Amino acid sequence: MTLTEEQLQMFEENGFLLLPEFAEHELCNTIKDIANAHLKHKVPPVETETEYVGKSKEERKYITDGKAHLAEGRITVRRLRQVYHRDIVFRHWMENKKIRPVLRQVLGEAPVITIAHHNSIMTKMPHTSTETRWHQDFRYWSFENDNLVSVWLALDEENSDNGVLEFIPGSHKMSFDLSQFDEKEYFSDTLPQNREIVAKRVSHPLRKGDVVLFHCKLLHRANRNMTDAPKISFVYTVKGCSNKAIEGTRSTAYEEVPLD
Ligand SMILES: O=C(O)CCC(=O)C(=O)O
Repeated sequence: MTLTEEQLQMFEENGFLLLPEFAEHELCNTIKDIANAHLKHKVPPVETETEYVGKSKEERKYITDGKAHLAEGRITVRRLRQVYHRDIVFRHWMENKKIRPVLRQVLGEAPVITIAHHNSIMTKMPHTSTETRWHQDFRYWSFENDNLVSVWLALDEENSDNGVLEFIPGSHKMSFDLSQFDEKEYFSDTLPQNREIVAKRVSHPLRKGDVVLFHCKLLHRANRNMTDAPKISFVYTVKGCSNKAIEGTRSTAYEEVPLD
């Protein structure tokens, strides 16, 4: 599959692109079944709801594995981490051949999976999950440049009730001042100078099998899950092959997988 000129232009202008009905429902169901088994048994490495929300800027940027495995009692898993190594089904999805030409187009060069970052099953559990505030993923990563794109797969319906992603189109190309972010590097939606930017937010309900590509500097957020069913999604990140992770940082902590 390849993108049309118009789709590529939309990605470049908006910083995200929806690829409807990209993955087979059967594959989504299989991924979800395996994910549910790992979630049920809290198979490490996981990130808990508390860790996800409470992390400081330094922890997000520098700490590779959380301490969830040490937690006693009940924890709410927010993210199953390192899914590439968990199951061949997950690995096959991340290495699928259909998306490679698309990733090459949006990156402008051969794609490489970065195992160190988004390589996760993301959950939004009912009742216990929290809102995800406006942020850019790039701020927590350490690469020479910002040529990184995340691939989000909806394994079921995602909408504003259960916490579908919202984006600010074009924000990946905007320059911001540090003062527009709070101490945890969330883009503050109460500051007067940010309000106009946040007002441009858009979201598109997703169906099972839909994929959304989004640029690592795109501002995005999501509601908490206000329904009674968990929302489970798959996300991984690719970078352009010439974009190197900075030595000695968390971004070099795991191997990379070239997709040429
Ligand atoms: O699932 C969510 O609430 C948002 C996830 C997200 O923003 C991220 O993983 O970068």
